[in-house]
Amino acid sequence: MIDPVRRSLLCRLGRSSAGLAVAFGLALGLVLAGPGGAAGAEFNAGTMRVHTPVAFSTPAAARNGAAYLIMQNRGSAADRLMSASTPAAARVELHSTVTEGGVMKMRPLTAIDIPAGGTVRLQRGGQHVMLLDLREPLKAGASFPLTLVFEKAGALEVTVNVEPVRGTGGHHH
Ligand SMILES: [Cu+2]
Repeated sequence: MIDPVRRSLLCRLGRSSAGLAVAFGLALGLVLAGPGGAAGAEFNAGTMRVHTPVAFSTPAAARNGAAYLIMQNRGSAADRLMSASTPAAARVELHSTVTEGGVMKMRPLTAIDIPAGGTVRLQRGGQHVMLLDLREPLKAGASFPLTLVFEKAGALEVTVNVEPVRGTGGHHH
């Protein structure tokens, strides 16, 4: 039941129709956050609320990036994030991060469960929305639309704000 939806979203994005994605968001009655509207941004689809979607800037040579957000299920039934898509990347996957033999690896997930009344936080070093084959590097201060597809709450377009990379451990020079 979900597969045809997912496929059609991917096909549309394959033709890089940012306009369609925006029209889709407007059709759902969503208001896109303007520039600088980052703080406290939240987006709702039914009883699902998504807070503060964010990505970090990527170096010029980087092909991939990641997006992070908080999903709050205010309903009385469990829901699942099934897929996501964006005009900013050719493909989007849901990933978890696991450590095997001291090495951090990313694993594709078929879905991310959000329990009834529960909150799931996608964050660096954990579950994330993986952006594969970026159309262009993510620049701090920019933003892009990301459509999340939930099993029950349906499609929800959110605006992801790009923040400068901050050193969090080993990668800072
Ligand atoms: Cu990943």
